[in-house]
Amino acid sequence: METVTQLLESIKDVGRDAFRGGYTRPVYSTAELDLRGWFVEQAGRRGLEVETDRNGVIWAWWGQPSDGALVTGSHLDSVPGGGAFDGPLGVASALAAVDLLRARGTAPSRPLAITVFPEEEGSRFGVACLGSRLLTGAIDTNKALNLRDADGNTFADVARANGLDPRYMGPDAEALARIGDFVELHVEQGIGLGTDGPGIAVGSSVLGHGRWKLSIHGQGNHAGTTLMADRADPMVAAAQIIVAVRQAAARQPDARATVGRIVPVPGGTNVIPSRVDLWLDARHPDDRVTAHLVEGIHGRAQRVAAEEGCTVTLTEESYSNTVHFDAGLTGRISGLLPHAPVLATGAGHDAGVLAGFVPSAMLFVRNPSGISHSPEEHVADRDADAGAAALADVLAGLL
Ligand code: HGY
Ligand code: MN
Ligand code: MN
Repeated sequence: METVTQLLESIKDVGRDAFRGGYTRPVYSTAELDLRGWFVEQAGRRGLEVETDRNGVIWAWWGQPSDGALVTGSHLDSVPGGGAFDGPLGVASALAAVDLLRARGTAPSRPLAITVFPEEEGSRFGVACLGSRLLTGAIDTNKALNLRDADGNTFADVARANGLDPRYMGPDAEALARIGDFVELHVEQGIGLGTDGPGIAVGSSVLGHGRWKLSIHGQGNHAGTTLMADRADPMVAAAQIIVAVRQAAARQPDARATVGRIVPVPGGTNVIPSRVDLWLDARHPDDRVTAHLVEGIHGRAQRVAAEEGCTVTLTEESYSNTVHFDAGLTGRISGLLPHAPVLATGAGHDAGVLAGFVPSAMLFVRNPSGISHSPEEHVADRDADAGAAALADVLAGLL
């Protein structure tokens, strides 16, 4: 019986990013496909019946696939330069929990499935939790299929190249009916669990969060022949907008706003860009506050752009409302884990999308620094083992 640490050890070299550090495992990249292969092999070793549904979600079944099953799982794709645990910890812990349940002689009263959702991070096609949104119908199918990656590939083409048929992708009521309860274990992406005391928490809510693309249009020109007074430089406008984003969020209690990605076009050292694209990630417990915050940022961006002789467009790419997990399911889980505190999370998850359709809940495993979306993300072996044991206790109590 392998521990979670041993399971993660077996994929520790998949998708390593020498430039950024950590892991870069975009959906349907070689790295993520290798991880999918690893999962299918691990599931097969446990005699789980594996199938991939028409949206690319992998299901590994203990028992006959049927409605109302108990489902646990997470994702294997990562952010650029991500840590080893965000996603894979939930998948590895589910495999280890099946081993523990079998070692305890648990006889499930209903089928149990482990799921792997594609594109949870939205790092390749821009929309977070794309797989669970497609399955539930939380995204317009055509919008999803026409999403493009940085190389211009549509999601439809990439899905087709990986064995899916875009004509059949989209809301899957049959698959959704199979989920009686969904529980996702995930590395904690904050310091809510501190460095000692219980290493496992039960999730209460997911912070509402969205992504917007701002495109700032100026006049591309030569860096040497264009006098400063004659410029309409979108990079200068972008710099001021990024500072304005931080100022706006700092003024709003509980708000978070980030610009982590900026792309100058064409992007030459001796070239004044003609356009600069930047992406805003904004979050707040109250969705109205988020909307107001973004509206304020947009207004400020327009004024700044105009002062620089530029224009700016803002496009919403993805939005998830604040979600509170199912009180009944969360209450049952807290009863099964009486020492586990209840924690909100500022990170989005597939469980947050599913919560709008089926009873969903989360477990968090201590990450001592709280750092995530970074190579520094970490879970100690004993906490990883405690997480698998807690998941096994929860699954046993819900089966
Ligand atoms: O962005 C998030 O909160 C999650 O990690 N996808
Ligand atoms: Mn993440
Ligand atoms: Mn995650």
